[in-house]
Amino acid sequence: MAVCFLGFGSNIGDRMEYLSRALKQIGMVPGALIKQNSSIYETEPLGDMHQRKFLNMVSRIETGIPPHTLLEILMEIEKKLGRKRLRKWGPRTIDIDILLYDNMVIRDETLTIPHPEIKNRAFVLIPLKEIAPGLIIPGEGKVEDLVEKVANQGISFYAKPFSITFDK
Ligand code: PH2
Ligand code: MG
Ligand code: MG
Repeated sequence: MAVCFLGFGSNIGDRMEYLSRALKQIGMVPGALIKQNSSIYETEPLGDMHQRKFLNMVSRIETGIPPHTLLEILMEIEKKLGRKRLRKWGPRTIDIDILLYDNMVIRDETLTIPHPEIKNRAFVLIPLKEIAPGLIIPGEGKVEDLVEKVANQGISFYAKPFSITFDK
């Protein structure tokens, strides 16, 4: 089984509902087990500032599903939850990113792991640090050190973690 960290973001419609539906969908995938969810944070949009604030969170899952297959499954879930890819870094009902997959380093046309933006994004690093203190990000270093380097990007606590045992 691989340990994998997923990042979630939503800034359209009922953002909590989209996060919770995404988790339920992942919980129903055979061979994927949600082990821990971070708190939910409300975050200023990064990149394209002319959009609503995001809700962001991170989950740790255990899975035997290989990375590229997992990516396809997550993209299907995004589609099912109304994700439309209109513009890069634009608003979305749900974004599910593979942040880390064990200590694997993958760089090909479809997948970059570790996620290339981890070190620049407080909305990923802060929830990651919450559920995985001491985590080493391959090629980048310890999550705590990366959090210190990243600017304050307007991150505030929004809600307690979703239970991982909620009805699937
Ligand atoms: N995702 C982006 C671009 N900008 N900003 C915030 N606050 N949260 C996100 O999830 C986010 C973003 C592209 O993936
Ligand atoms: Mg994405
Ligand atoms: Mg993303």
